[in-house]
Amino acid sequence: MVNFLVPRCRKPWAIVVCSVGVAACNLDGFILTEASRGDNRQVPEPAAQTLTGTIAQGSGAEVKVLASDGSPVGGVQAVAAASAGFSLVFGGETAIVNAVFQARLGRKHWLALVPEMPAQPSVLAPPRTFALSDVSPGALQADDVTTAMALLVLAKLHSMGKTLAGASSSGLTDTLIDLHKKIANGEPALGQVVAMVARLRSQANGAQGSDADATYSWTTPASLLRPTLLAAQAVDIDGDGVAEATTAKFDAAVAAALDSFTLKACYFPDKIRVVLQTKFVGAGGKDGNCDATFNPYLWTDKAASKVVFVTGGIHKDTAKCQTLSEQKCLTQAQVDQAGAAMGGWVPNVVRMYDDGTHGDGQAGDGVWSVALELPYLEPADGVLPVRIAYKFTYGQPAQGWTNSEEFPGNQRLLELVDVNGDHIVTRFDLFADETTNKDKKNTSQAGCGEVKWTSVEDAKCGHDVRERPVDLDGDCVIDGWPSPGAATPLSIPCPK
Ligand SMILES: [Ca+2]
Ligand SMILES: [Ca+2]
Ligand SMILES: [Ca+2]
Ligand SMILES: [Ca+2]
Repeated sequence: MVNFLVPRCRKPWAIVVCSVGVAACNLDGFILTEASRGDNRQVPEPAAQTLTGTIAQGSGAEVKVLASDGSPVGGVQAVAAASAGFSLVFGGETAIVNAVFQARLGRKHWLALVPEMPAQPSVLAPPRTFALSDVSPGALQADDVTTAMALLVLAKLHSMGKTLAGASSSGLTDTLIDLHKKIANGEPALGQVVAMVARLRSQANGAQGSDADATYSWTTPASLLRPTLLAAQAVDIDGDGVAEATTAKFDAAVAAALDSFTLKACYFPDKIRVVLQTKFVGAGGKDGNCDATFNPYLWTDKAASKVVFVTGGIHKDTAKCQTLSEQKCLTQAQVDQAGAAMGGWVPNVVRMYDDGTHGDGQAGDGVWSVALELPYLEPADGVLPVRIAYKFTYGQPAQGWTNSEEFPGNQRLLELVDVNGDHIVTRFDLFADETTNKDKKNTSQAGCGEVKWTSVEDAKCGHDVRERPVDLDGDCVIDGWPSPGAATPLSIPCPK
């Protein structure tokens, strides 16, 4: 009976006595190779990482980190202790970018922007802990100042037609450092917003469960306050002794403070984020000529097991450097790296995604996306942009061209120029549409059968070779710029 208490491998006849916890403790086969010797071990998960901190007067507050789309990162949340301290435990693989730390107690809110909290560098790295101040500049604790800073940065982004999703995370870090300094130095317009945030927080009903959901709405609302909640509970926002039931005074104070700071962001001079997107339109869909007989499946059969890929490389019309000291051109190494990133004209290798990641705006909408890092030549006199050529395929992984390419022979052209100023080049095209940026045998009614680079003067022929607003909903009317989803610009810390 005693045998039941002995670890399974510690058999009386075994020569080697295993200690509990040694992986080789199970009985192994006779053959030992580098491939088979680890076969009874699990690949370890990276160790957890914990975010800790304190919320000023926030004991009992519900705490989480919200991603740029408003969803709680890792589904993780916690409740601040009686001391107002909190700790959020994330999986080691979790990387946080452009997020908002949020604590809420009834209608009371505390925010702090988190530009970046990196994932564990390896599965072997030990568990680690970040203080809120490590990942959110100026946030020794989450308080009215960090809340005001988060709101001011969001308002600034909104005023520029941007959201957190497309912001440069190193730029956000630099902006928060600068903003914190200005608030500490007593900049009046900024101090006004901090004081209003403090009045809102101190007067707000802090009863748990007073509202089902008081999270920020994450679109670009007219006000950063919820008008319905203010209507339900008036707060003396400006401190004149009279309670306000509308957001007007707060909105005006935020607007007045926006000129007191700038959104800092610095970008790589020699590379840029490029998001390529292609949409499948089904039966009855229309191409760029608004032609309803358009058939995207001319060269590839539809099959449930197929996915979308892209392949291509730097176009030969891009200036290549002949010597190391040359500017306005790409080195051979840059050309090779770009080719590797784009698949180098091998079909069905670099896959695209319709799951809301990799620069995909929306999961499951039939628009497939891939986010790439490609070389960039900054616009200047006498500098021609980097030019790429590419094509989409729809096939099985590693399949050849046959029964997968959108059209044979020709290729799509794109100049890497950021036309709308978001520091991302986003090009959206319909799969197999021959009316847009296809180089030869282009069937666009607006063109001349051939697409030319913008530097080629030809009044008759179109220049559809840059990012541009497109028809997003298939009604032949241009709606706007395609969304690069949560893809971020490639940014670097600004020089001090
Ligand atoms: Ca008032
Ligand atoms: Ca999509
Ligand atoms: Ca752009
Ligand atoms: Ca439309």
